[in-house]
Amino acid sequence: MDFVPSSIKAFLNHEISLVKLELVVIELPQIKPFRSAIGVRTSRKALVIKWHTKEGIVGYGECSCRPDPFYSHEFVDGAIQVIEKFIFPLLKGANTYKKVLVALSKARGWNFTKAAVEFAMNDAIRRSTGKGMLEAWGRSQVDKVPVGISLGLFENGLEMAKAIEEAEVEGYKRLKFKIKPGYASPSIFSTLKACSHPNLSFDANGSFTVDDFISLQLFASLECMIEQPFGPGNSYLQSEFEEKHIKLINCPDEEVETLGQLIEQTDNLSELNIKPGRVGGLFNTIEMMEYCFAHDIPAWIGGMFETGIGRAQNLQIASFLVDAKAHDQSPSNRYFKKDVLKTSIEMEDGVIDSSYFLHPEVDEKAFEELTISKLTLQN
Ligand code: OSB
Ligand code: MG
Repeated sequence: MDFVPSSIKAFLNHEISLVKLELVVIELPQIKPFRSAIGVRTSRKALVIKWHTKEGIVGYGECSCRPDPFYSHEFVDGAIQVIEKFIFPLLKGANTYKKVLVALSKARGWNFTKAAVEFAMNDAIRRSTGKGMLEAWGRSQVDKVPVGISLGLFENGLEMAKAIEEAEVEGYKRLKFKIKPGYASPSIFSTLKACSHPNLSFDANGSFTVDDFISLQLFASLECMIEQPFGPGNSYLQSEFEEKHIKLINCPDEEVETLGQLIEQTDNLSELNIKPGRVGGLFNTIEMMEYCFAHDIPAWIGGMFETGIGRAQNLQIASFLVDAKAHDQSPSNRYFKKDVLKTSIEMEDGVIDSSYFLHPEVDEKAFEELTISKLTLQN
C-alpha cells in the first residue's frame, strides 16, 4: 500500500540547510476560559519553532500540544526536552526534506513535537522558493475555507442557548459541543434538542467508559456526530455500545495518530478529524488525506487552539479538503485578545478567505511581547 503521490515523493528530495533552531514559548491570554472534559483553559501556551537556514531565511512551525499530558502524552516542556536532547542532534547533516523526516522518525511518538520541526522546515523552504510541500502537491483547492466552532462545557441550557445564538449570528458552518458523562441535564439536553443548526456535533474527548453507556445513549439519540466518545485505545467499546443501544456516528480524534491506526479504525468511523500535529506533520497529513480520498472518508482539519502561525498552516491544508463542510479553525478573535500575525485571521459568513492564510507574516513585536522563554540550539 502506498498513498504518497509522485509529486510529494519528488519534493522529498528538496535541499534544506539548518544553522540554528529557536524554541520560543509564547503565551496568549484568552478572551474567556474554555472548559472541556480535559479541563479548564484560560490561556494558550504555545511552542513555536524557528528554523534558520544558512541563507538567513526563517521558517515557523507551531507545536500545538497542551502544556500538560491530558490530551496526548505530549506536553510543552517535554517537547522542548525531546527536541534539545534527541531531535536537534539527529538533524545534523540532514540536508534534504527526506533526510529530516528520516531523522525525525527515529524518535517514537512525539508527533506534535516532530510536526512542529517539519512545519518550520517546510515554511523555510516556502519562504525562500515560494513553493513548499503543499504547493508541490498539485491537488485542487478551495479559496474559501468553511469553519466550525468548538464550544466548551456550559453551566446550564440558558448559557448554552446564548452561545448557540451568537455562533449562528457569526455564521459558523458547524457547532461542536464538548460533552462528558452526566452532562446532559434536562436543561442542556432540551437546548441541544431545540438547536436548529444544520451541522451540530459533539466532542467527548474520550471521556465515556463502559459505565457511561446510558449517558452516551442520550447524546447518540440526537443522531449527531460524536468525536472520540471513548478513550484512545478503547474503541473496542463501540461495538458493545452499538449492540446494546444504537449506532454511533463516530469521528476519531485522539485515537488516530498514524495511518496504520486509521486503517484499523476505518470500519468504525463515519468521518475523521485530522490534526496535522497529532499525526506527526505535513507529510503524514498528506498521506492520510490521500487515504481518505481513496476510501471516501469525509475528513476535516481539527484544531488545538493554535495561534495564527499554526492556524494559517492548518487552513492551507484544509483548503485541499474541497468537500469538507467545516474545519475546527475559528478565527483568532474567537479565542485571543491579541495574536501573533501582522494580519489577524478573520472569518466572514463562516468562511476564511485564502488571503488570510497563504502568506502569513509574523508580527515580531507582538511575538516578542508574548514570549515567556526562549532556547537557541546551534552546532
Ligand atoms: O478535542 O478537538 C479537541 C483543543 C485542544 C485539545 C483538544 C481539542 C481542542 C479543540 C479546539 O476542540 C478547537 C479549536 O482549535 O478551535
Ligand atoms: Mg476532539
